[in-house]
Amino acid sequence: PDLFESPDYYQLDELLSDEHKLIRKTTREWVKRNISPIIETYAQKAEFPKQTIKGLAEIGAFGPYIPLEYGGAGLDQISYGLIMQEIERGDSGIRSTASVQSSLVMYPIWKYGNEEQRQKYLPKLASGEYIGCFGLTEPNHGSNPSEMKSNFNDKGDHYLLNGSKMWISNAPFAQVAIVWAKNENGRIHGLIVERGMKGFTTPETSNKWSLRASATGELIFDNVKVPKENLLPNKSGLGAALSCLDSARYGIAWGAIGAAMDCYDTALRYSKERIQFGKPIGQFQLQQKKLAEMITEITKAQLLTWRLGVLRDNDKASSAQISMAKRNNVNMAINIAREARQLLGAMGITGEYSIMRHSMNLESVITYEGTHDIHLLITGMDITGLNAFK
Ligand code: TGC
Ligand code: FAD
Repeated sequence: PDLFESPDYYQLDELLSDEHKLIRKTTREWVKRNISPIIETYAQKAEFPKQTIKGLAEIGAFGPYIPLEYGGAGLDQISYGLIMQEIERGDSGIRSTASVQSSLVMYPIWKYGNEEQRQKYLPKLASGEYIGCFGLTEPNHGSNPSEMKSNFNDKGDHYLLNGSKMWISNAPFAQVAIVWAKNENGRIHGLIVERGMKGFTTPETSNKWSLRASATGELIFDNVKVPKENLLPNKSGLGAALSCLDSARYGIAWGAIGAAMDCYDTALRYSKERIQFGKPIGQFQLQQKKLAEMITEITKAQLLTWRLGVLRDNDKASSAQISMAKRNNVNMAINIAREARQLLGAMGITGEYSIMRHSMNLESVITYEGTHDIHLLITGMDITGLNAFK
């Protein structure tokens, strides 16, 4: 099945510009040609398809909204969202690589770096010459990164970095890592750590059943000498790291729609082809209920993200609004994947179809960038004014 349909039940295309539609079409065609034919093999062998890096850069997936002067694509937030949607229609792991590169590596360098750092790193990240990763989570501090133990000390002409990070996307092959660590005063800062610095290693995490086509690893810092010019100077504190997450979470809210659409398309097509009891299974009310609920949820998610994109383009979106969209849309996608899998019967568990892979991938997506529970508590805090984390 190599066709992609784009369900547009509420004529939402009328809300998009011609440029948006062109960007979506270009990305969709690229995914169809370059991801769909290979992704099952790479997921099965648990390997990131590195040959896709150049193409991802060419379609503007690395830094869609980073200004052109730094090699980014200079696009708006809806375009960024549509690119993430189409990539995740292919695979959440490939979208992860694009999310990390754009929102967790290029964004902090652009926003919190100095001009020298921007010039040095952004064009290479935009072109895919460098791949980056983002180290916030530690073995003992996931949902609660403010308690992190990674630390650096001022040694006069350099900083000495110690500690470790875990579950880091792209870590095994990234050239640069944005690492969040505490200074002597316990203040969190972002540091640009480069592969090759003595004492810095990135062991790969194996045995994942989810996001298998994305490379995940640890970042280990054993007395790593980091040049002072590698500290991001323009913002510190946990808020600096969390604001990068806002941008990535927004992209994930769109991406999850892509995964859900692919599951829905596949299930809809199968429901018309598969005959049981002398009729297509799509003629049974139980299967229609599944399909009708899928398209309803996809449509609601599309409206949520479109509106959020408009708010972001006008600098009006709050972090809590982003949390709501990430939580709702990933949950929507994981439920659709599960229903679609059942609609395909036994065929649904095979790699002949993309559904089981999406389903397993989404188990990571619902956990990373703030778990389903954490985002609910962010909404809870926003509406009650009462903080469940303190
Ligand atoms: P709290 O005291 O609430 O906040 C500390 C400071 O940060 C500010 N802030 C934010 N700023 C920008 N954007 C946000 N979303 C922000 N949320 C909070 C806040 O205003 C405060 O500023 P200031 O100036 O007063 O200091 O922090 P807390 O320690 O109580 O934690 C709050 C909580 C639980 C919401 C936060 O820690 C959290 O979001 N935890 C989840 C951790 C998480 O999402 N980790 C993700 C790791 S990266 C990843 O998963 C990448 S996967 C990539 C891929 O493959 O796609
Ligand atoms: P925990 O924080 O230990 O949570 C365990 C459970 O407890 C969850 O269900 C959680 O919702 C619940 N819980 C925690 N606190 C509360 C509370 N206050 N109230 C109620 N329930 C609570 N991190 C990075 O920094 N960079 C990356 O590139 C990155 N990539 C990742 C890739 C993959 C494939 C995966 C799976 C994770 C990745 N992560 C990355 C880590 C991810 O962000 C964390 O896994 C996530 O933040 C949750 O942390 P944890 O796994 O330690 O779970």
